[in-house]
Amino acid sequence: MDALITGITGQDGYYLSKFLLEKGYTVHGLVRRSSNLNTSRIDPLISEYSGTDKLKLYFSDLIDSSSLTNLINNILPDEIYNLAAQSHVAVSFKNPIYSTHTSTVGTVTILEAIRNVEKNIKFYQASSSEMFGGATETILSENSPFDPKSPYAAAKVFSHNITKVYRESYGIFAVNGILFNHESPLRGETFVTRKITKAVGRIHTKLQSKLTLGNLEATRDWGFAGDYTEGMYLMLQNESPDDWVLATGEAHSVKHFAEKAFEVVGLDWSDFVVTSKKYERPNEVKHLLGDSSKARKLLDWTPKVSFNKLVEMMVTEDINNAEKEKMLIDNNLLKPSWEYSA
Ligand code: NDP
Ligand code: GDR
Repeated sequence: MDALITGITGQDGYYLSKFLLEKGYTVHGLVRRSSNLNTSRIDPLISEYSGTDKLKLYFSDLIDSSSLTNLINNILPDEIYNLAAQSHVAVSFKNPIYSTHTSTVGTVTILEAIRNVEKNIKFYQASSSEMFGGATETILSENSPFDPKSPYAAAKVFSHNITKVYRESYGIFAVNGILFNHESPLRGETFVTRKITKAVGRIHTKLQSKLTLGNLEATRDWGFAGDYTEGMYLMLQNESPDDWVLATGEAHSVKHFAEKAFEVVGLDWSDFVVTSKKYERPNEVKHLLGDSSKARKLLDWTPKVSFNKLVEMMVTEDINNAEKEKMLIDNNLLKPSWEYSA
């Protein structure tokens, strides 16, 4: 089996490619060009599979439709996982046009390419719980209405709908995975969970003295990324294409996440966390809590890593990272930076 993954260099790209490679897939990954190498997350896989032809990378970009189409025509994969996006909600308010382009044009391009080839290629679209808007504390399922609150979410709603349109119009095996927040030690450092665990590691190692956050009252349904990427694969193995929610069914506030993360190193979060309007959004998604009973029942999917385990896993990894950073600083190989802006 051949799978093409857009966004292979991101958090989910790592966990999904690792999972598919272990299943014996040949994984083809789309990498966008950047001035610095951006493959650090998948470097361990690149070295593990070097010389095997099982992991192949290609330069392309979701907004370069011709290159994307050529890639699909040449590879003719069995499955395509469309994970690439400018995935930061707050940044999408600052770069709305780029964020919208990336999350919309690429999806239609891929669906058009699939429609025009002879092979029946299965398609996974990375939809998001952000599409629900989270104005009330209700539990959200596949049948809940969308009410996007950011350019990011509005663009994701478009891709969600166009995926459904291609499924219903052309009989393409196209699915939407409506995933609630999922995190890991590989989470981007400007998302709130990783920003907190990185700060805990650095504060514990005396590289940082405080942590500045935005809205502490927002609640999210946080799970482990490795559990969710397995769910993506299961969606494409189901008998028929559909839309699926993946969530833990437990919501915690940002404040509670911080409390738990500082607790891992025996510190009180309130001694270190300060807030700033800088990290608040023009329109906030206040509450997100998901009902994944359909996926649990029909896909036999279940999240394995608990909230406490996830926090502990991320803090432990960030203590290791901080200790490595400290060693470089102590040896004059790196300049100290007391707090990073994210
Ligand atoms: P990341 O931000 O970690 O990864 C995004 C990936 O997209 C990176 O590989 C990035 O490349 C790539 N990318 C960005 N812009 C382009 C572009 N123009 N062309 C090609 N590639 C591009 O996201 P996650 O792994 O966390 O999420 C994966 C997908 O799932 C995203 O679409 C996200 O919106 C969605 N999602 C994520 C959830 C979560 O909680 N993690 C929940 C619900 C949905 P580079 O490495 O060079 O930046
Ligand atoms: P989110 O994730 O917007 O849910 O999108 P993020 O971690 O950025 O924010 C979660 C909540 O925390 C609040 N918050 C802060 N957020 C950030 N980034 N930095 C801060 O300092 C801070 N302080 C408080 C936010 O306001 C928000 O309420 C993620 C992304 O992965 C999307 O791509 C994905 O679709 C959704 O999850 C589901």
